[in-house]
Formats: sequence, C-alpha cells, structure tokens
Amino acid sequence: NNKLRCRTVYAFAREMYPKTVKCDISYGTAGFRTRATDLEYVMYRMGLLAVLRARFKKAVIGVMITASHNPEPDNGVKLVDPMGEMLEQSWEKWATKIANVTDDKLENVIHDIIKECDIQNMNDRPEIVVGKDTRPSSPSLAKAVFDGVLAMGGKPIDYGIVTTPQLHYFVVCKNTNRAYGQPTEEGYYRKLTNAFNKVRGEKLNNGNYTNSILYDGANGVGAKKVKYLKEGLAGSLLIDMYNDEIIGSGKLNYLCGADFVKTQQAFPTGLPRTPNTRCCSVDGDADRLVYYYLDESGKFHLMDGDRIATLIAGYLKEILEKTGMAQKLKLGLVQTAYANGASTDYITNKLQVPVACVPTGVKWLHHKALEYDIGVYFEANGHGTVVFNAEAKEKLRNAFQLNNLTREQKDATSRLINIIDIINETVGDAISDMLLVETILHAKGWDITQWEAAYADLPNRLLKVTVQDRTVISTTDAERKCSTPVGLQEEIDKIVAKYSKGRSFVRPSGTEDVVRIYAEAATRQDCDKLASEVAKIVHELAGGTGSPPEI
Ligand code: G16
Repeated sequence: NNKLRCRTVYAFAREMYPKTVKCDISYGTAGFRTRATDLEYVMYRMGLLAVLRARFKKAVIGVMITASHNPEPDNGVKLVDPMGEMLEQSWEKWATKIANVTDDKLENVIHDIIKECDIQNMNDRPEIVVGKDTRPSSPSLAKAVFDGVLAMGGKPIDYGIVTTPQLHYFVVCKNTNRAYGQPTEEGYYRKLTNAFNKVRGEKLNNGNYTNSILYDGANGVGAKKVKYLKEGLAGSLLIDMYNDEIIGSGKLNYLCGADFVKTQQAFPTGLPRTPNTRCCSVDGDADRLVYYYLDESGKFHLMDGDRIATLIAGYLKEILEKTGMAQKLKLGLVQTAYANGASTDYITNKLQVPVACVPTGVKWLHHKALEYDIGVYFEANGHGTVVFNAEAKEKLRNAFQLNNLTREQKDATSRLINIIDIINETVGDAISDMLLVETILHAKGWDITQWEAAYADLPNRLLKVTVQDRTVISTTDAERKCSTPVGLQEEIDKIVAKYSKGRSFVRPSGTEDVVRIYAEAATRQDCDKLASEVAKIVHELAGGTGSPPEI
C-alpha cells in the first residue's frame, strides 16, 4: 500500500506538478505568498504536508488558499492547526523544506518528516478541510492541493469559497466534535447572529447609536459572505454593502479594503461620502477589519485595530467588573510594534489593562493572548480577536448557575457568556469583530465620534522600501530594533532622537517582497519627515532598488 502510494505521490509531483521555480520561498507571516503562477507545485506539496500533519496530530487540518490583502495576481496558502492556530512553528521548517526541494528529492524529505516526527499511522485517512478566496487562480490551485491530499491518502473536504476565519472555525468545530459549533457555513452564521441578536435585544438603536453601517467588501469573499450574514441578522443590523465586483474583475483590494484604508489612511473608492457615517472595510479574505468616517469638512478619521482593541478591552473590563469576577479572571491585551503609542498609553494608564508586545503575525499574538484568562489581541491593521480560556468560560457558566448573584451581576454574566459566542475565537475574523464592535457601541449608546474621543492617535505613517534581498534585515525585541545590516539601527536611533514623541522601526514583510517602515511622531509633519528619513537610510544601507518612497 505504502509503496503504491509513494509511487503516486512522486509520479504526480513529476508529471503534473513539477517544480518550475528555481528560487526558494519560505513559509512566512501567513504561509506561502507569491505570484499565483509560481504556486501550483507548492500547493500540491502543501496537500501532502497537510496529510502528514493530520496523521501526526491525529486531527483534522485546514488548508486555506488566499493571498488576503495582496493584489489579485498573487495567491498563497497557509495550514491551519487543529485548534485553529497557525501551523506550529517547528513545522514551518518542514513546509519550507518540502516546498523548495527538487522533484527528485521530494521522496527523501517526506521520509525525513515521517521518520523525525515518528508518524506511524500512515494508513489513516485524515480529513483535510480546504477553503479558498475569490481569486481567479484559486480553483486550479485548490485542485493541486486536493491532488496532494489524495496522493498522500488523505480525504479532502472542499468548503469552496469561504473566508479565512470561516475555515479556521470549521477546523475547530470538527476537532471539538462540534462542541465549538456546526462545521458548516450555516452553522457559522447561526452561531454568530443568534448570539448577536440575543445580546442586542429588542432595542435596535440606543442613545447616539444607530443600527446601520456602510460596509466595504474589498471586492472579495467578505462581500459575498456578508449577504448570508444579513439574512441571519434579520434587520437587527442594517449593513449597506459596497465593493462587491464579480470574481476576476481585477478589483480585489484595489483602492478599497482594510489594507488600503489603513496603509493609505484614506477613504476607499465605491462608498458614498456621507459625513459622520460609520463605515467599515474588510480585507481580501475577511480576517481584518477597520472602521472610519468622514467629518463635515470631508476629513478622514480612522478607527484601526488599536481602536478596536481598546474598545473591546475597555468594555470587557467594565462588564467583568459588573459580574463581580474581575479579581478572578485575568484580562490582558496583546499588540505589536505597529500599535500607536497613544493606544498603548491609554490601555496601560487609563484602562489599566496589562499589555504585551509581540512580533507581527497572528501566531505570536494568539499564543501570547492564551496566557491570560481573557486575552484580547489585535494588530493595528485590524487583525485580531479575543480568546477565553476553558477555565474562564467554566467560571462564568458556573457563576451564572448559582443563586447568589445580584441582578446586575447576573445580567452582566449572562451578557458576557453570550458575547463569547459572537466572537470567533479561532482567529481574527472581520465579520465577527464587526458584530462585536457593533454590540459594544450599541451597549454604550455611542456614535463613531464618541468612540474616537477616547484618545488621540499620534500621527503615523507606513512606507514600503524595495530592496534586492529583504532578508538582509533581521530584527529583535519584538521587531522594535533591527540587528542587521550592522549600523542601521544606530542610524535610525539618531534620526528618531530629533523628533518629539518619535518612534520608528523597520522589518522585512512576510507577505510581500518589501521592507516595511513604521514611524510616528507628535505632529503630522514630523511624522512624515521621520518616515522619509528612515526610508532613505534603509534604502541606502539595505540595498534599496529604484528610488526611496516619496510621501
Ligand atoms: C498577514 C498576517 C498578519 C500580518 C500581515 C502583514 O495578514 O496574517 O498577521 O500583519 O499579513 O504581514 P507582513 O507585514 O509580514 O507582510 P493578511 O491579512 O494579509 O493575511
């Protein structure tokens, strides 16, 4: 059996999915991501790896085909571990190895994995749950994944076009024997909308809060899926949807979507420019969310991942206090170096919630958040969620059963228990996060300007520099300092020292072939000067190509 399987695996590899690209790729921040035309053999091999991983973990594994915020011609793939986490780091090296090995060495690498990981159950037929975004290249790449899964003897389960967080949700539902929910799209919408409608109650508007929102679907899967969500909401939230072009229009993420809005700090195309109206954007696979509005003078105001995080952490703190369990349940927030300094000050000093800083990438944030009973994590780009550990859930449920709670404590406990079901704990989820933000704004009776009033962001700027080889930049201290090229950090320090409240760091992107620059300072002018100077020095010392970016 094994021999036959091996023959199929390698024959397929050589004949249908030969390795066509010479240069290596590595499993980065969000798996493999590059031009779709270079990915067929990688997809096939990820199908093989997913089955090995599933046998090793004795669990269902997910494969998501997406390049999320990247332009439409790119694509990518990431593996989802049994409890919805990103692929465990020790296996990233296998992913990179299996993707880069020549066709004639593929067999050796597979044997190495089986041997080193001591995978015994090679005859098992584990389920591999596969999803894809709306990119035109996704169907043929999905076919390559299925062939890999089948060749290795696994059972591919095709979920078709879904959001990345939906795929994570399905994996967790399957691995918890449906305790987390039904592993179907319908089950997903039902879980979220039932909980949302329950928490919201009869009163649809409250104080300055009105229950309608303008929604930018980035011309991607987030647009397709929100239509089903709307049915489940049954009018409790009125979502006015924009940017839902047909598949293959080339407009995915183009001048719209969460990444565009956040990086350009600009209003997306396609939405009506109605002043003081609450708007939100998701990205190409609907795992990021940002809010924003235009004021009467047409000025753009952004509520990014930091704002969402502070809103959620502040509200959870408030409600926890009302349950009477604030002392028993440790609440914490996880950010990355991209978090605006003003948000970190606000969380630490005003909200008094402990904050941790980790490198970019959901895997780092998610793991750190699990150290708290209730861990809120968000990247400034709008990628995040809340995780409740099993003990916290049990404590809340037990407390609710007891008869010794005051009315206020009981109401708050029941509310918090329902809120847990609005949240997709398996990974950051734009749709679920939107329902959570709406729940909180409704509870507070706030319009978007009241939300914004909590603190004032320091002006900030994101730039990209293209270099010959982005791996020449390596970082330390949760990416806040760079260790190579030698001398670069000293130069950045000198530049930063010139600006009041200045802060800047550089890091190689894990999803695009660029180096990213972040800068913030007390004024917009200083911030832009700081960003330009740092971009220039990176260009000079790290082998920049073309000319440094202009602001
Ligand atoms: C992915 C990751 C995020 C990360 C983003 C940008 O997001 O999941 O954690 O912040 O890429 O990463 P980098 O700066 O390394 O390119 P997405 O939404 O594109 O999957």
